[in-house]
This record gives sequence, C-alpha cells and structure tokens, in this order.
Amino acid sequence: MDFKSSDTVPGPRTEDHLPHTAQAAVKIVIVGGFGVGKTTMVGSVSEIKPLTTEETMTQAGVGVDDDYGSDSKTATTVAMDFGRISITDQLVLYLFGTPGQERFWFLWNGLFEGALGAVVLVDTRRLEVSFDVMGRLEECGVPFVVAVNTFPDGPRYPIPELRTALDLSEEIPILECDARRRASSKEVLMTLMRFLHSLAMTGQLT
Ligand SMILES: Nc1nc2c(ncn2[C@@H]2O[C@H](COP(=O)(O)OP(=O)(O)O)[C@@H](O)[C@H]2O)c(=O)[nH]1
Ligand SMILES: [Mg+2]
Repeated sequence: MDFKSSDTVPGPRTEDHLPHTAQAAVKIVIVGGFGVGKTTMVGSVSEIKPLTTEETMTQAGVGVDDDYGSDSKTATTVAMDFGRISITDQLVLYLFGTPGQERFWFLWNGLFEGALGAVVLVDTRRLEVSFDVMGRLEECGVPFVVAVNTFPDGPRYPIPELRTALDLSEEIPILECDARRRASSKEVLMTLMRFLHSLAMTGQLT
C-alpha cells in the first residue's frame, strides 16, 4: 500500500469534536497571491477535514487571474478554505484561507472582520503579488506575520533581504516555511500567536 508521511497527508482527521477544555476561539486568516500555498497550509494543519471551495480555472479567468509562475496549478480557490487547529487545550484557531486573485477582493471586507491576525504567504518567485495584500491588512488594522513558502525552484534570499524587498518594518515577524508540512505550518501559526501576544502585552492590539 502507498502510505505518505503523516507529516504531509492532508487527509481526514479524527479529532472532529472541539475539546471540552476549549475556552477561546480565535479567527485567523491566511492570505497571499494566487498559488502561494494557502489551501495547502490550511489542509496541512487542520485537525478537522478542511473545507475547501475550489473551482477549476475557467477560460474566463485566463489572462485575468495572475497565474504567472504557477502553471502546474489547474484549480484555484474562488471562495475560501476553512480549518481548525487547537494550539493548546484551551485555545482553538479557526483558519480562513482567502482568495488571492484581485477580482475576488470584494469578499475581503467581511472575511477580515473579527480576525485577530493573519498569515501572509509569500512565494519568492512572485513577491509582488503579496504587496497589495499586506497594504490591505494594514488598512484594516489586522496584525500579520509573513511566511515565505519555499518552493524548490524559487530563489532563496536571506530574511533581511526579503524584509527590505517587502518593505516590512522590523517588528513584523518573517520566517520560511513549507506549507505542506504540518509542523512547519504550525510553527507559522505559533509565531503569529507569539506576535499577537507581544502586541497585547504592549497595548498595541486594538
Ligand atoms: N514545493 C512546494 N510546493 C507547494 C508548497 N505549498 C504549496 N505547494 C504546491 O503549490 C501549488 C499551489 O498551492 P495552493 O495551496 O493550491 O495555493 P493557493 O492558491 O494559495 O491556495 C499546489 O500544487 C501545492 O501542492 C510548498 O511549501 N512547497
Ligand atoms: Mg487555494
């Protein structure tokens, strides 16, 4: 039989029930341009079977969607991904992966409402597709961390160089990840939680 490593399998989870110890639920959004790995990340960390609304890219989308550099991709999320992860016995994160294509941005206002924080996924082959997303989060006052999803054919840059290229201020955490790996995706979420905690401690979380 063909078994994949448990670290990479996005299959159904057994923990479909919310732990009775859960005391707080927090909404987190996973954003980024087309094909950066949002669906993959929600799928790899979610302890419930992730809900993904995908639609095969239609001819109408060709030339409209920014699909440069992601030619192997045949489906793109038009609505959103949804998943859940318990960070501790008490704290549960609800994850919302949001569409990266500009023509779906009208959905975003509602999607950001009530979000405590965000993960901006970045692909080093196409850094520019994440600029607008970050601007939008800043406008909405949603704190975020930047996760650089490492693709095999993507150029690698030192983190300080990426920080400069993305025009990120010093306090915003930026780290590399592999969205296909649960441990790596979870570390991204932990980094976000630590960042949110530090903002709360210094009275910067509104
Ligand atoms: N090598 C590599 N491929 C990835 C990674 N994350 C996603 N992919 C692949 O990149 C493609 C786009 O990912 P997807 O999650 O659908 O992107 P989305 O449009 O942001 O939801 C898929 O074929 C994934 O299998 C990663 O960390 N490393
Ligand atoms: Mg997707």
